[in-house]
Amino acid sequence: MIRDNDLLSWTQVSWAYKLLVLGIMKMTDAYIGFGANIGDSVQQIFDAKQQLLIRSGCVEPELSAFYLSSPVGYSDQPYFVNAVLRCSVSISSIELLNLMQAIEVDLGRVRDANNRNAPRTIDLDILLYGNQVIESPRLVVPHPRMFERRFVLEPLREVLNDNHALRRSVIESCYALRNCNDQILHPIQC
Ligand code: A4P
Ligand code: MG
Repeated sequence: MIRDNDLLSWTQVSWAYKLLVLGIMKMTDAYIGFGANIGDSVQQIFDAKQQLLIRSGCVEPELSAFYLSSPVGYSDQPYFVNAVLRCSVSISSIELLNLMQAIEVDLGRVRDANNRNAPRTIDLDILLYGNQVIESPRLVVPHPRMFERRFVLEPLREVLNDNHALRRSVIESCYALRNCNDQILHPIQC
C-alpha cells in the first residue's frame, strides 16, 4: 500500500531527477563565424554548417545571410564569403572548438603557419559562447578581433539573441564600421 509520505518522497525524487537531467543537458547558444576565400566558398560554408549540425547535435540553428567582404589584414588575396550561425549546443566550448577544427581539416583547410590572415578554404571561429568570457591557451571568447570586423558583426547582428549581454555593443560597433572605406561588405544571394 502507498502512503502519503511515500508519494511525497517519490515526487521529490522525480523532481531531483528532472533537475539533474536538465543540468546535465544544459544548452548554450553558440555563435560560429564562417569565412572562406579559396574554391567554391559558398558551398564550403554550407558543407561546414551541415557537418556542424550533424556532428555537434545542436538544435535550433539559424544562419545569417552570406556576405562578400574585402580581405582584412593581408589585402593581397581574393574577397571572402562570410556568414554566422547561431545554434544551441550541449557540448562544452572546447569540445566545440575541437569539432570545428576537425571539420576545417576534413574540408581541406591547410594552415599557413607564417600568415594568420592567409587565404583559406574554410575558417570556423567561435565568436560567442552564451555570455561566457573564456581566456584559455587554446580558446578566447568573445573572439578577440570580432569588434574590429564588419564581416563578423553584420551577420552576427542578424542572428544575435535580443537579450544577449553584448547585443548593444555589437549594433553600435556595426554602425561605426559602416564608415570604414576599407571594410567593404555586400550581401549575396545563395
Ligand atoms: N583560438 C583562440 N580563440 C579562438 C576562437 N574564439 N575561435 C585559437 C576559434 N579559434 C580560436 O586559429 C588559430 C588558433 O586560434 C587556433 O588554434 C585556436 O586554438 P586558426 O583558425 O587555426 O587560424 P586562423 O584562422 O589563421 O586564425 P584566426 O584567429 O581565425 O584568424 P582571424 O583573425 O579570424 O583572421 N577578411 C575577411 N573579409 N573575412 C575573413 O573571414 N579572416 C581572416 C582570418 C583575416 N581576414 C579576413 C577573414
Ligand atoms: Mg580561425
